Amino acid sequence: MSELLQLKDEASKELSNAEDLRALDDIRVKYLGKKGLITSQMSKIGSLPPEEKKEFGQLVNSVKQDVEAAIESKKAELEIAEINQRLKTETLDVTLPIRPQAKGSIHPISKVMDEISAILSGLRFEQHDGPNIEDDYHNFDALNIPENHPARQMHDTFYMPEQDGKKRVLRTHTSPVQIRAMQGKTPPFRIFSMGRTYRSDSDQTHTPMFHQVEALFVDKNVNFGHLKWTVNEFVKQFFEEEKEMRFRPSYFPFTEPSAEVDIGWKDGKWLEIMGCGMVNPKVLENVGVDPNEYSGFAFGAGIERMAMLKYNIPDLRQFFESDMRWLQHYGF
Ligand code: 2NM
Repeated sequence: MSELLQLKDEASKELSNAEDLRALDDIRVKYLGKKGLITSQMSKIGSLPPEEKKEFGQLVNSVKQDVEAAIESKKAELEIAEINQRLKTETLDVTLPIRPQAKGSIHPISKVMDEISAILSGLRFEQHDGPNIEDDYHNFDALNIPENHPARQMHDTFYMPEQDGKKRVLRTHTSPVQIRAMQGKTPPFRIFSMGRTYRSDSDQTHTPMFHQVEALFVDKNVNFGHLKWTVNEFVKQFFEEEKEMRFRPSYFPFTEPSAEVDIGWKDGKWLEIMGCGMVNPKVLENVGVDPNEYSGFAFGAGIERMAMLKYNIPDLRQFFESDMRWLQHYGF
């Protein structure tokens, strides 16, 4: 019994010396933990002779309750002391200016796509989208690029696993979107498609993923003059000034005749900026449009090239490296 009262005295002495919550918890474990000094006194009760059990039991329980209460009140005291200490030492000046934050910017590709959207929408073309993973038919066959046509090899296609017996590819151009937009519908069509395209090609002037925009107009009596006017208007609005233009005969399987468009640049030099042509009658037939009743024109350009020309970006390779310095410099 005197041993118990001694334990209580020692615990209370140690508690008054405890300087922080950690020291307090050490004391709790020492006296009240599983193998604590008071806990082991309690386990003695069972082995005592019956006449001593009651008195010892009552005392050990009251010692336990007293020590528990003393720990609780010390805990509250230490917690308040800790808060007061923090309030004294941790000052926060809410009048300080904010630290400079790295701000995000609009990527030049996004900027140019927004500009082109606005121009083509203004000319009453409607934007259409399609899947980036295309099937053989929409990416090639419907566009008059048959199996052994050299243009298929030209396109450096990324092939995907077949699905439902269908050959699938990452679209090599945005033209399959036009096919999907025309299938089963009746002209007039005045649409454009814009977005990511993919070719297995990577060097100074090619990235395996790049962006294209393409516009298509199909109606009765559409001729090459309509194409020239529209391309001229598009180029003028994009570069925000009238440009000299030159249509150079070329070849695409999906247009006939076809041409490359050059614009007058600096020092009397010409720069190629897009391809165009009158939609090949075979393409119209493939989507169920009668080429004797309807004709159309299409033109297409690379977004990266347009961005480089308009915003003086000398090198293609940094476009998709996510270098913060490049993004800060060329972003908007
Ligand atoms: C170009 C150049 C020339 C084109 C053709 C078609 C379609 F679907 F009507 F056949 N869409 N886009 C086309 C024509 C695209 O990009 C350089």
